[in-house]
Amino acid sequence: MRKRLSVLFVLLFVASVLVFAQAAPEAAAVKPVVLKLSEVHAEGYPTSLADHEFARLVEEKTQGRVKIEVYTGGTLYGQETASIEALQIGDLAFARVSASPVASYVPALNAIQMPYLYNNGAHMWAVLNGEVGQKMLSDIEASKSGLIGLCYYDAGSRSFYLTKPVNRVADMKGLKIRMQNNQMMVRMVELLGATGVTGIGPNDVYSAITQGVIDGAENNWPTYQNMGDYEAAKYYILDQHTRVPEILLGSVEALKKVSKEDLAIIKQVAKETQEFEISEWAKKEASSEQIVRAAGTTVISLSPEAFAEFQSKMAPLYQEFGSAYTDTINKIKEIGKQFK
Ligand code: BDP
Repeated sequence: MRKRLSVLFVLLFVASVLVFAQAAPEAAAVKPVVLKLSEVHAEGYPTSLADHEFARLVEEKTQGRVKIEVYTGGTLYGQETASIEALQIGDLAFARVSASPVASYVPALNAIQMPYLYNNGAHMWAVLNGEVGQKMLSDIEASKSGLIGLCYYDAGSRSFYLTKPVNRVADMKGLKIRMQNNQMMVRMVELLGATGVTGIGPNDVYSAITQGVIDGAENNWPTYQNMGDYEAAKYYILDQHTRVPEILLGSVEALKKVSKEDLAIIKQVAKETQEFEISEWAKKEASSEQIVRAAGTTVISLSPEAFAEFQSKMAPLYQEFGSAYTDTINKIKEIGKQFK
């Protein structure tokens, strides 16, 4: 009898603990959901600063329910394609990446990064923050890629940097150029007579150049400077072939861990960090250009004829990669009329 009673007490005790735990929302709220964000750039780079700002605001606005740990310098994933795949399976919650590798998973994204598409940065921002860009961002989630497009950040324009001078398309012949993991970008250099080399993470470009694996790469002033690549490839060919925005991506799978309300806060907060990144970007772009020029880099501005030649070589690429998105591309060109 006594034994039975004590078993009963134990059961009652366990039951009350269970009931109490379920009925105590404060206790659940104390333990935050901890999520990781992967970034290839070093601390202090404009996108890294924006990642931290995003993390700070998410923690503040969810009142500590969601905490984001930012891993910079490619320490978590050195290749952006690896981080995108980790997002798809839910091993990672966020990645700040370039739109270029994302197009391998959501091909429509190529439409906003075709070569020589924008007249200037203002044109690109009018597109990205307008109907075309915002639809493209929400299409990332709708595409069932397992990815959520949270916001765009600035990455200026990309130009070639090489160990040899290039003044005309003919000078590109035979050069091995590191490209991002995107078939359209590889095709772009093929059409210029060069060979695109993929699979090299941005943090490994410098050593690939010094070891002679490649003759150079292409990027904006800040990456060229910040990664130290300007010390290995001393010619910067200012052709500004693409404007590829950065994207902050979320993982559909990993974000199942947060409530609907907190997911809405995350989406809202990401958009709010865009302006912050753009202003950090403007400062960094100017200072990087200054550092690179002061170091004695030869900056080559193409003659109008040479520039027109580079541009005209892209006609097949628009056929091969753009024909499925003619409407979008035409809309982008139409918007460009206001930004001559
Ligand atoms: C930089 C982007 C970074 C890319 C890198 C690249 O900020 O996200 O990974 O280019 O070329 O401009 O891979």
